[in-house]
Amino acid sequence: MNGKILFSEPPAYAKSDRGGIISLENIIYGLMIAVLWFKFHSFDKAVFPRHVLTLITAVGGLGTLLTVMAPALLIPRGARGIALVALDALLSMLILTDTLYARFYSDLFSLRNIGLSSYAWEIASSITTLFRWRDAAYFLDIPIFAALAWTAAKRDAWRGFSWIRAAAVLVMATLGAAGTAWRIYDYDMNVSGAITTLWDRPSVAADTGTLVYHAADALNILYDAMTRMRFDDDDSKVLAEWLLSRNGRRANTEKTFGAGHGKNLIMIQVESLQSFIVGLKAGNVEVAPNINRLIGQSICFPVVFSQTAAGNSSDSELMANASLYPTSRGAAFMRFASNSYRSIGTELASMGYSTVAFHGDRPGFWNRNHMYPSLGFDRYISMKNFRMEESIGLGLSDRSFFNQSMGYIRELRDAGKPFFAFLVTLTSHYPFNFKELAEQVRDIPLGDADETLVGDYIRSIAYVDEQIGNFIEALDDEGLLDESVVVLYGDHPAIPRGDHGALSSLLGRDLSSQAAWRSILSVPLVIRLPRGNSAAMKNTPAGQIDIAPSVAAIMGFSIPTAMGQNLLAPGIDNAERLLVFRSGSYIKNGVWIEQGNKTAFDMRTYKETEYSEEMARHASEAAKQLMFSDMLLEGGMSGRLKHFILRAENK
Ligand code: GP9
Ligand code: MN
Repeated sequence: MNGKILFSEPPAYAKSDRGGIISLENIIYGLMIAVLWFKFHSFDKAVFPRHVLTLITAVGGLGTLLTVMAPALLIPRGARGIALVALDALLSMLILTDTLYARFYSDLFSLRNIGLSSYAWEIASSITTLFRWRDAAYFLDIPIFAALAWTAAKRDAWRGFSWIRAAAVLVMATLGAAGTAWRIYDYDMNVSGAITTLWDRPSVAADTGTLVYHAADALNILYDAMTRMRFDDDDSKVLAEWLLSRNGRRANTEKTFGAGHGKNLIMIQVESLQSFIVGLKAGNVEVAPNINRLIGQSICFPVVFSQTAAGNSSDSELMANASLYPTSRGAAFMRFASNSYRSIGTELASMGYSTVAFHGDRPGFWNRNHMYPSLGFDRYISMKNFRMEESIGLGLSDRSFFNQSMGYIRELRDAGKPFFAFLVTLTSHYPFNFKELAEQVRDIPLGDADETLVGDYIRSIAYVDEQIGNFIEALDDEGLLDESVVVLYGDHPAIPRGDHGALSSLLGRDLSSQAAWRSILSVPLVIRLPRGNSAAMKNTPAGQIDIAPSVAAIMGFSIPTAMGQNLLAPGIDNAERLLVFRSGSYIKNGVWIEQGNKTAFDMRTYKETEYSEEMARHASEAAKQLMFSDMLLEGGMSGRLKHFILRAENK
């Protein structure tokens, strides 16, 4: 090879196309970015009425495109045109996938849910009804860019590698990433937790633009993969033995064990229902007479501390169904929907039950459409299936929700198999002042709390109480009440601490101190056995993590991976045990230990007490429990972990 050929001047036609900023290659690249940006922008405008184009959304979207597209400029010349056109096709496919998801689920596609096939197939099988010919417009540019790329190749217009080129690519990708990061950071500042949990994908995309939503989704996945727990067989064995030792302690000799065996299970998670509602009267008017009546016929734990974290309602569902703690980052429902869980649903399904979840929101909210099958539900009846005859707040009104759910429950009964119906209510959601709700609520004399958020809360709980009353009555009329175990609990507290004044005046208790405020952060758990058997008030404090093992015991089985305890088992000392929160804080012997700043509050005297050595020791036990739960989530009950747990279970 001689130097003359290598370093000789390129032919004249090639020289003109390759040279300068306005080269054919740069024109193709710049045009492609502009067209792709326009496609995503048109999608955002069409799907999210509230989406507005601002400098920051434009920079975020362009930034994401630059980050993805710039590295393609370093691909060898021969393949570069093909790579760029392929990237265009891939991103256009992403818009089409989002379009179909939006039509089918009112949701956006998440890279996390690749491989969760049941729902992908649902979309695939209805593709002919979902697809509109105008969707083809997203692909119209591809043949044009293919022709341009081919022309560029013919004219030898793709430039070879140079360090200047590499530096330009680096600058573009960095600027692009900075633009995306700016958008994500700004959004996260305004809606804390929305990006890490992505609880409501369309809502994030409506504000940030779909491109930035996908960037945030991909970054979350990358971050999780990088920080994923690694543990070996020995660690799995330790976990399995620990679980077994706890199962061993549950002697299952209590008279309620198996009391619901073969009966239906109807479990109701009530949005924002807090403990202080139980028995509460405002100006001599009972706020929740129907829940109170149900409690009179039930085993009731009025003080169940809420252990939810960033996953809010969905964390509560995870604990009530599978007795696993919320995940350390983000929401388990989003991150671990592909796991095989051991839960009330999986165990009852294996015993021949029909298992159905009901919730009047969009199916993709909290990723429920992907998580529910993993929790053992055969069907999920959501906004997609209910008639949206009355909407309040986030979705279907509780009134219509219970009415329509009753219709499905009748069908389940008529099918002749026992069933597990899991109902998640929605209307009593923050900020509790939905216009349509105000028109239907009872008049409750609220005194100073009237016209406050607390007043709105009380009225919205009174509304859901009325719906629950009607539902229980309908169950009774259908002869189902005594053929079922009915469980009801609150998902999490919902009144912000800033509103303690109005609540103090309503409850007639000073809630201004930190300890006093903590005392109201609990929810009630109500378990009605057939014919109201064994009804009792159990005042010992418990945690939401205990709901699943307690319900399981009543149905006559145990969940081997449960982190909580069967509250009805004899010999369980609820005061002695650790009640662990995701933050690593815990309650023991009536003292709330705040692990973050090493403070302790006595929940009986509401006084701060000294943080002792012993408390630090218990904190490591609390951390161990959280770690075991994380192992179950992150290990996904797969491979060796599953094997050890099964072996320990069968010992
Ligand atoms: C959304 C509903 C509320 O579907 O369950 O969720 P939250 O905001 O309480 O987590
Ligand atoms: Mn909730």
